[in-house]
Parts: sequence; structure tokens; C-alpha cells
Amino acid sequence: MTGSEEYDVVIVGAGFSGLYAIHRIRRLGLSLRCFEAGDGVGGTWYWNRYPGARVDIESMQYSYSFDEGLQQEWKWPEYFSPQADLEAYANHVADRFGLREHIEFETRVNRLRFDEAENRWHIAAENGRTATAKYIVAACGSLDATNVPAFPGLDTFRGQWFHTSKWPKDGVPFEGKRVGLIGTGSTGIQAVPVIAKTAEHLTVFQRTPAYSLPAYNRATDPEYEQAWKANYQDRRTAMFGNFAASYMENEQYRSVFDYTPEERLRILEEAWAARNGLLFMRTFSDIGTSLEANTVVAEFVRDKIRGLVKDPAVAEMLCPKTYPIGAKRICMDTGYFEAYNRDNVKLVDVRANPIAEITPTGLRTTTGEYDLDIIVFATGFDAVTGSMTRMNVTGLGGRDLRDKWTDGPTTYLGFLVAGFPNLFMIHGPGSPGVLAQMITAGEWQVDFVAGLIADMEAAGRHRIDTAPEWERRWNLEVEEAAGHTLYNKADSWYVGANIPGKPRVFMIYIGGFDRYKQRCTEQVTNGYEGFVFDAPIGASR
Ligand code: NA7
Repeated sequence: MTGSEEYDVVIVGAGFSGLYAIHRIRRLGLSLRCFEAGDGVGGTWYWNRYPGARVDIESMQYSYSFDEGLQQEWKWPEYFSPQADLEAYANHVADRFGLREHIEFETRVNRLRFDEAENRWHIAAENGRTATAKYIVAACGSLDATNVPAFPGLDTFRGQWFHTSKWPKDGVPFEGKRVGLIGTGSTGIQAVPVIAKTAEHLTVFQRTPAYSLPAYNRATDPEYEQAWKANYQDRRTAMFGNFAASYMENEQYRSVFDYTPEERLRILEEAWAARNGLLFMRTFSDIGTSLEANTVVAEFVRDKIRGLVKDPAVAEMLCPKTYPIGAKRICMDTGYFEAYNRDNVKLVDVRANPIAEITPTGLRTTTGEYDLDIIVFATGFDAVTGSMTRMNVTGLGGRDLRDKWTDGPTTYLGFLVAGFPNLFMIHGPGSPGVLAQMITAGEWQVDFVAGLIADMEAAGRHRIDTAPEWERRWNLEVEEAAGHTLYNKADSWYVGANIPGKPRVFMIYIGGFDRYKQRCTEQVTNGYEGFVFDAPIGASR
């Protein structure tokens, strides 16, 4: 199809939120089309097929809630699904609900222009496809825009190189190869132990060590599955009502300082043995807010690393010491630290001695040269905003979104950007995004947006926007929520610090998914406070 068809709604991205958006918005009786860059569904779980890729939230809850038959019938083989199982699930959902017919694959949107006379978006894609739509639902992912650092000489490299999020479908054979891996965030930490098993040699180039906890992944226990399936409705209700859109059974202890050092140690040992990463971070109530409490827990984890890595000098290099635990996304691993006990794995500190260039035969740091056949970039993403700004979005007066966001993203409720009418972001900056369980939070956001679109259509309106004053107010709420936490104390992608030149702003609403829902809902019920329409619209909900 190459014509410039007109739709009511264009959805960008067929990841988990985009798929649900097709299902949900289709029910409004509007015409819609979804454009997807990949040649299959699944979004993040389509692209990130690097060795070891696995979700860090239990699959029984990291899944859709919108259909009881689906959640009862689907079987998750493992607690924490590998990429292939998540992709298979996305494909099943696309087929089961007849979503595929609405999707055009291999259609990467690279231009979104709002025509203010028509109140319509003009969409163009890299493959030449064009279309127009009244509304855009941008479900294009928080972690989609890859970050390949601009090391000089990459184009001269005679071996192969890959970014982990654009991994070849057929895999990469490492047998007999000297592999270099740059980056030790969640991705690098998952990939290292798997690559180490088959590569002749693996050199890991680490700029900042990460806190990582054992994943304890295992085959799904039938009793555990049954407990979920017998109680899905109640558990989903609990998830929709809590701060992380997650189900958490574990007890949370009070402040670290309410316990003696012996009690603390016992609690932490129990948590280390039984709670995977994200739950471990909830062991005590003040790990995320008090630096003193955080230091106790961080030191406990450093001691665990020292116990896992045989060479004390390597262990010390692997101990994170420059930021609080949890201030960057906590990692979960299966044998990461143990991989450094292998003879074929070497750790190189590129904080002290940065990478100077990629050479035809490998990589050169300021102090050493490394011959490599394959370089793996586990260097992360231009997170949260990158997938939006890379689409070349222009709104009222031809203003470019990049220009609008020069000092950091501004949004109203994480959905709307003033001057960019009829454009709704899912998991946009200023929403709970990656700090809530993204499938559940995405379902809620899609429902909310579908409600706004339905209200617009019922009232015969042409334009929904917000005003800079309301963005300013919402940004203050976002900043204020982050101000109570330790998140600002790390140079993470949460604050854009991983991308040179990106303004340092905490981009995620951390006041809780429950509070976020409440704030969005009350703004609508308060007569659509903060929303600007082409003509007044009554508070119908
Ligand atoms: P992350 O968490 O952004 O990690 C990227 C890693 O790459 C991190 O260790 C970076 O070091 C490193 N990096 C980035 N640029 C460079 C340069 N120029 N030189 C050396 N090292 C570099 O991305 P992931 O893909 O691991 O994880 C993203 C999310 O996916 C994760 O948080 C989960 O939510 C799932 P740095 O720490 O910046 O010093």
C-alpha cells in the first residue's frame, strides 16, 4: 500500500501497548492503522533478542489483563520469560484478537506533521508510506532509540559489530571468536554469562559497575501458576491500585534503623536468598529515600559480589561505589559475577582508561589495545524521549518537538505536549513509564486515551491540546516526586545522563502509578482541567 490513506487514528508501534491500543480503540468504531518498524509484533521484545534477554518481572503478572480467557489459557514456561517466549505471546495475542490485519510492518515512521488548518496529522515513513490521521497514539517505546556511542573509527572495524537491541534473528555464533562487549547495564549483565560460554575470549569494557541481584529464574511451578489463575481478577485489581502496577506479596520491613545490625543482616540474607531484584529493593521502607539506609543495603550487596568473584581486584572493580543502590535500574542476573571466574573472561575499566577509538582490528583504550572479532554494544538507549524526537515531529507553527524539549521534556500528565494537538503518548515522559509494570500501566493509559478520544468524538471536537502552564505544573509534580528519592544521585538514563548533551531532567513520574491514575482521572472529572479543546467539552465521565 503506498497511497496517502486517511484514518481516524494512527498508532505508532506494535509493541505491547500498541497491540492493546489496536484492540481497544478499534472498539470505538474508528478507522485505524498501526505502523511498525519491525517485521513482527512485540516492540521491545521483538528487537531485544540478544543472548540472555529476559524480563525482570514475573510473567504471570507481566502480561495482559484485558481478557480473562487469555490469562487463563496462556502458559508461561518460566517465572521470568526469555525474549522468545514474550515474542511468542505477542504473536499469539495479535492472532487471537485479529490485530495483525491493522498493522503495516517494516514501516518506520520518520515524520509526523500537524496540519493546523485541517487539524490532522500527516504521517510519513522511511519506506515512502504516507497517511493522515486525526489522532496519533505514539506507542513507540521507552527503550527503542539505540545509543551507539560515537567512538572514532567504528567504520574502519573489519570484524562484526552489533547493538544488543538490533540483534540478528539468526543469532551470532561466538565459537572461536574474540568478543568485546561494551556496557554493563541490565543488558550487558544478562549477555555476559551467555556469551562467555561459547566465545573463545570475552573482554568486558566497563565504565560503571552495576548492582545486580540473583534472578532465581526457574520453570513455572504448577502450584504457583494455579494460585495466580485462581486469583487473577483479585490480583489484577490489586496491581491496578498500587504504586508500581505490580503484585507484591512480600512483607516490607520498616526503616533499616529500626533493626539491630544482626537483625538487618538476617533480613537481608533472607531477602537475597528469596527475593529477586525489584522485590529486594522493597525489603526496607527507606532504601529509596535515605542515603544512610541505602548505604547499609549497598554494602551488603558489595559484600555478596566480593564473595562471588574469586580475584579480589576484579571483585573490587565490579563493586558499584559511586551511586546509591536502586538509583539506576537494579539488574537481575544469572551467573554474571561468576562469569568473571572463567579463564576466558577479562574485565577492563574504561572509566579510568576510556575507549579512545575502534581500530580495524579491535579497540584501543587510552592504555591498551584489544584484538577483537566481534564488538557487542550493550550501550543502552536514548531513553524515554528518543523514540519520539527521532520521528521528526512538528506541531503548531511548525515547531519541532526537539526544539520544544531542548531543556528537557515537558508534558501534561505524561500524555500530551502543548502545541502538539491530538497526539497521545503511551509511557511518555512524565508518566510512570519504566518505573511501573509496563504492560499493566500501558493498558490503563491506553484505556484513558481511548476515553479521551471517545469524549472528543461524542462532543464533535476537532482538537485536544494542553497549555504550557499546565505542562509547567505537571513537571513540578514530576520533579517534586523525584525530589523525595535518591534517583537524582546517579548518572542514569532516567535523567538522560547517558546521552552526551541531553539535558539532565528526571523524566519519569515516580509518585506512584496509583497516584498517577488518580491525578489523570481527577483532571478529567474536574471539567477536563488542563485540557484545551477547539470548543468547550462537558465533563461526561
Ligand atoms: P543501560 O542501562 O543504559 O546500560 C548501558 C551501559 O553502557 C552502561 O554500563 C553504560 O555505562 C555503558 N556505556 C554507555 N555509553 C558508553 C561509552 N561511551 N563508553 C563506555 N560505556 C558506555 O542500557 P541497558 O540496555 O543495559 O538497559 C536498559 C534498560 O533495559 C534497563 O535499565 C532495563 O530497564 C531494561 P554508564 O553506566 O553510563 O557509565
